[in-house]
Amino acid sequence: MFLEKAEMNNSEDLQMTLMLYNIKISNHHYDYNHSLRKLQGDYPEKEKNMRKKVILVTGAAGEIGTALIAKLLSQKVENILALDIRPVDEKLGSQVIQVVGDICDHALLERLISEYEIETIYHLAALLSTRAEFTPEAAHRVNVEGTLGLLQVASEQSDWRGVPVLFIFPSSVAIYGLPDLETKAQFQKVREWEWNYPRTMYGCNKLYCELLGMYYSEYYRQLAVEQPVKLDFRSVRFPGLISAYTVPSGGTSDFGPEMLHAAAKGQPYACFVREDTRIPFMVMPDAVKALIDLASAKAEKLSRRVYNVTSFSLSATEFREMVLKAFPQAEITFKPDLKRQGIVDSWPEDMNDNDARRDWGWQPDYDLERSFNEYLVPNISMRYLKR
Ligand code: AKB
Repeated sequence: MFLEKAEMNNSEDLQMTLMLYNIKISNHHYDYNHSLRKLQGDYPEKEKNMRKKVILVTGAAGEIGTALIAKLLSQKVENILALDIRPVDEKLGSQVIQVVGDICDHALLERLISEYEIETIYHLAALLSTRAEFTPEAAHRVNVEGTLGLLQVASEQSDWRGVPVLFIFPSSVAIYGLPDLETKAQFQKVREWEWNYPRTMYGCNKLYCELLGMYYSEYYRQLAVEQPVKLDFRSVRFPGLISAYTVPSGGTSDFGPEMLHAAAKGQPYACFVREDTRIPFMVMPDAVKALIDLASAKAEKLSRRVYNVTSFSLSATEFREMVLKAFPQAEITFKPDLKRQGIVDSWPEDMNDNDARRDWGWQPDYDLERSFNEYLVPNISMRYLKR
């Protein structure tokens, strides 16, 4: 697919190269592609490096995308190709190569790979759990078909370069599904392979994409005569994420960050889950750290492709108490939405992230106290004070 389009996009360049190397062009696509594949090995360095090397970030304007790009830029990482259907934060826009477009647009992806050599993909674009329930088919299109298209691109690129493309994928606590509250109380810290029975379209999408990622890394074209160089898929299952700078939208763990941001703005907040609802959380700097650390880990250290990562577990009441400590005037009440409650009740109280700790040294920088006292409260207060 990629080569057929590459032929259309760059046909003059390719024809010229083929002539230079005295390769006979067949009218049949397969032969032509095959000639091209063979040719790659013979490319002089200059020709090989014609395309600019980039790190592709999809969902670049979203909560995680914005924080990840800011962190990569602070580490002097250059050549970030930022893709989103919306423009990225204006402070970051001038420092990245920005593409506004849909990850499901195959022609766009093909144009990008004709221009850029993608070495790493942080594939963050997704519709979150609540939003996905309102438009399940649209969620499937973005969350699954969008991911499949990128896995195909990354596979072609891996084989083309002879070096695996690193494919980093945020998965979620939403891939777990506990049948009732008794079971939730019994299995408090789930391991990666337990209770993989999601109750939401989003959870199903994430779990299936994890499997697709493993398939493309291990078994893609397993029956072909010549085995391709395959991509390197790695994934972290995040708990609910909380940022001091952005308010999430469309998620079901959003009651935590919404409560906090409303309090900082001096607005009343009615929490959409019961007081006793407990799920795991993590602040955004740790989420970004997890993605970057997993990307940097040596492949031989990794015993799995999908890891739980987490920081602290809080009930909605405890969350409210933490918020009240910082904003004593806050008006926080509970008005459970029974349907969204059902989703959160199926998520575990906590996740066991021992494998991530053992294999690649995962450790959150922010525990509960530090998250509120050193990251969330000071930065959120500053943010709304400035307005
Ligand atoms: C959501 O609520 O959908 C997300 C998630 C838990 O992945 N924040």
